Amino acid sequence: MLIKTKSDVLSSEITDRAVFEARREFIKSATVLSAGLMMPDLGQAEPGKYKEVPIGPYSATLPVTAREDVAGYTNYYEFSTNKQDSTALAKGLKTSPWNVEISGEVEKPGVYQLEDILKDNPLQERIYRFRCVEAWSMVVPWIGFPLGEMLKRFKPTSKARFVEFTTLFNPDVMVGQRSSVLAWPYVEGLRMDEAMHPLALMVTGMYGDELPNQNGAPLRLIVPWKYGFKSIKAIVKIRFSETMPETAWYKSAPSEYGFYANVNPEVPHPRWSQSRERVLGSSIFTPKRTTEKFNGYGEQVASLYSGMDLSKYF
Ligand SMILES: Nc1nc2c(c(=O)[nH]1)N[C@H]1C(S)=C(S)[C@@H](COP(=O)(O)O)O[C@H]1N2
Ligand SMILES: [Mo]
Repeated sequence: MLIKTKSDVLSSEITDRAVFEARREFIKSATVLSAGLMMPDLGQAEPGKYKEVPIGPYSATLPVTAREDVAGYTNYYEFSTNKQDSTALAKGLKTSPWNVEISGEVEKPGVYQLEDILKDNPLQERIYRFRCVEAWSMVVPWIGFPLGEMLKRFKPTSKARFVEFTTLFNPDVMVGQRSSVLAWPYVEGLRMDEAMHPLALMVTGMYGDELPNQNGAPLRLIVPWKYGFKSIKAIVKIRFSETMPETAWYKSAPSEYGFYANVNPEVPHPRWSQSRERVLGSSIFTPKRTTEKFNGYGEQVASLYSGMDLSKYF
């Protein structure tokens, strides 16, 4: 597959506030510091745990959203429906040790320690655009590895057509689970070919450091061509199945949140347009950005959906 950098697409959205060269070498470079260039505040203690992680494919020099915006405005209904509150509420979540149960149509089912999973899957940094169904977007340097590389190791059988992910259920800590705002536990899923696509990532960190709890530590999914709700946090179960998983959002509002959830400006949410997005961290005077189909990753992923009516399979 031809991998093109996205810098040409993205040059139009570069703002003087958030422009920053993502390569670690550049960040560390004394010349840059002495040139007095403005750097966004990464808001983290040095040295970050994942500072030396190599840059993976698909990443490019992009205007990255400030870390404090990504970490301070999260969607995590297990803690709160308020996007500012989960930062404090999620602090109590214990993310180590962490086990992931693998089950269903797979030759190597079992309960695996996250530590062992990570050992087999070398981490990379990939800077991806992320867009919520509620119409804000951001560009984040995620630290992780292709989901497919991990899934292959468990040897899914030929019957595995879908993969289902489940979030931890622990209402003692996840206080939002005491209310029935969603069908708990949170469940998401992908078709196997989507899951095997190299853009689908298992994520353990961001901005050169561990994932903050509110952003889904210790293990979350990132599917950059889909709306944010597919990117499930705090994963404790992965199940391979013949049938399409019933996802949490689909269960709560089937007419609003389909299984595919591909970013698509042509298909409005029943209650609002999906054609424009607010760039997280931009001022209220900054015009909204025109949303791109598949969030700008069409060249890589459109072929997964050839022949499908995307207004029906939204
Ligand atoms: N377990 C779980 N995963 C979740 C959610 C959630 O409420 N619970 N919210 C989803 C939604 S709607 C979005 S937009 C993204 C937000 O990711 P962020 O908070 O890291 O920006 O997480 C997704 N993953
Ligand atoms: Mo979302």
